[in-house]
Amino acid sequence: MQLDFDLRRALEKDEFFFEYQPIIDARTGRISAVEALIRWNSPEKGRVMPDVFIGLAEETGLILPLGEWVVRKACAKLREWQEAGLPLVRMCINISGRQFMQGDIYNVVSSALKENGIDPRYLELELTETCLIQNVEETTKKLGMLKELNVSISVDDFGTGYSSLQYLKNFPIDRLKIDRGFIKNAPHFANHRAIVDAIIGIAKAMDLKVIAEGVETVEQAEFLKARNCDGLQGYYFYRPLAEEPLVVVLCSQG
Ligand code: G
Ligand code: G
Ligand code: MN
Ligand code: NA
Repeated sequence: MQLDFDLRRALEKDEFFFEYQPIIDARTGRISAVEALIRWNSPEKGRVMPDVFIGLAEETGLILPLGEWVVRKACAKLREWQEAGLPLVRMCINISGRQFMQGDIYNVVSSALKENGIDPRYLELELTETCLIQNVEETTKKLGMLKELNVSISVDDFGTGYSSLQYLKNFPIDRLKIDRGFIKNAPHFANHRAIVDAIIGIAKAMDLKVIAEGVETVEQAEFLKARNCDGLQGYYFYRPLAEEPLVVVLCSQG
């Protein structure tokens, strides 16, 4: 298949790169983390977004080397920024289901941290709810090993899977990211407002931090702050940024 071939070649030719979307600490208004989002700079197609190729990469297995590239690149960037004297914040990376279940995620992460001399607390792995519940036993084992490295773990797109609270209690996770579908309607629709309230309540009761994604309006931001949501992410604050503007923003907050 042509796209699969092109993606493999793109990996060899180092045509992938990240944009970075800040996550705001709701209490202080400062950037507390950035989420690295992959893009492909294709010579023929221009900038290609991940929804075009991540699904295919999962199907073909290319997600294993590509996902490894993501982990290594994120750690290399952290080191680069640290050496440049930038004020560091956590870097969140997205880990796909197949990468987590089939890949040697523990060794990939631990060697990338070691090679770059990164304090593991600066790295956060975002795993989707659906991925985590595929095989609870295996997930518990893998998360336990990753936690021993001291990296952070968050559950991405929370609320869209069918998770039981039981697994949440047993998994060593740090944060829930409320899916943006709920945030979109939260200020205006009572049922979505109730879901957001409930998720924040669950997170607090379990001593987890909670992040809202897809915050696009001041009403949403105010609603979430009033509910004591810990972190806010979305176009209202920042769109995903190229590295240069991100560095400017990080430096300007000192
Ligand atoms: O970047 P964008 O906002 O278009 O992201 C679209 C989707 O692609 C999101 O679901 C996001 O989690 C996913 N995505 C972005 N970057 C990565 C990555 O590096 N690895 C994986 N597995 N998914 C990613
Ligand atoms: O699944 P994940 O949460 O990793 O998805 C990240 C995706 O969400 C990226 O494609 C990013 O561009 C997109 N995104 C980030 N903030 C917003 C927002 O405020 N509104 C919308 N519609 N999409 C957003
Ligand atoms: Mn994400
Ligand atoms: Na998400």
